[in-house]
Amino acid sequence: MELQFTSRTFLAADSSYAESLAVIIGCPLDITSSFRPGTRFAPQAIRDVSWGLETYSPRLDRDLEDLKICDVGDISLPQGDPEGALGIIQGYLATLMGDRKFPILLGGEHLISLAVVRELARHHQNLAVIQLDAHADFRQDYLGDSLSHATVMRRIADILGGENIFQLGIRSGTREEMNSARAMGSLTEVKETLRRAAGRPVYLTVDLDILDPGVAPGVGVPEPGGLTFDECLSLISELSSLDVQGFDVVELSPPYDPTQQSAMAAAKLIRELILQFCPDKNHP
Ligand SMILES: [Mn+2]
Repeated sequence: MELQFTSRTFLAADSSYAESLAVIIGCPLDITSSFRPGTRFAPQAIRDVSWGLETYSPRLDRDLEDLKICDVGDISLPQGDPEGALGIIQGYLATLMGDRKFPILLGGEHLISLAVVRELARHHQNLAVIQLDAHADFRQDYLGDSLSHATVMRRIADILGGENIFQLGIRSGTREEMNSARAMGSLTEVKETLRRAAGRPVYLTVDLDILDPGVAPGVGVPEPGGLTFDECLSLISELSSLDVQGFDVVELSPPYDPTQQSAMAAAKLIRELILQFCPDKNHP
């Protein structure tokens, strides 16, 4: 008989690195959580439940089986050294960019996006970053830390300028954060995003807490009043004309997700994002 084994990769992401156009990489960073830690367990939790999904998306009429995707596993990160961990993540990104791969990052806490943007900004002039999130993450510092899940978009603004960041779905922030984000032009709407990001290389960062806690309760900081799953997919559909060059999905906290529904929501979002944005040799 043919021996078959269950896979520990993301759904259908079982191609070799060399032949893949897209690469999934787990970044289990879990250092600065202020409320509910556990994001270090998220990449594998997402992989485990992803096999409960179909590879085919009726919404997009595309199938993961038609793509070449490699899931390389999780990076080993020093928990306790944010700058060191960011440097390691950036090093991996540099390799992926050198090999012309489409990066897909499984968080980990939201701070990982800073490492990605640091590297992508070296490769792409005119980079735009779109953030789907409940929280602005726009603090100058948080509890004395300049590197935090609560400051990540402010640090990205330091690199790119606030006018090159597009924050969508934000429903929580301090007055200072919201005023700063408004003043810098990052707090915006879909229409404006499509107008200003058109034709530019885009990095998309998705904080799972953009979803309503009824849909995805297992996140670091659940914020009441979020999107339904279908509303989130509609929002992502509206971005389909943009030149997305990579994305992350962050902030799942499996210890607060005993039913696995949040991990499942993350996995399905990732499937849809892959099928919407990843390059395909057959459909350039
Ligand atoms: Mn966030």
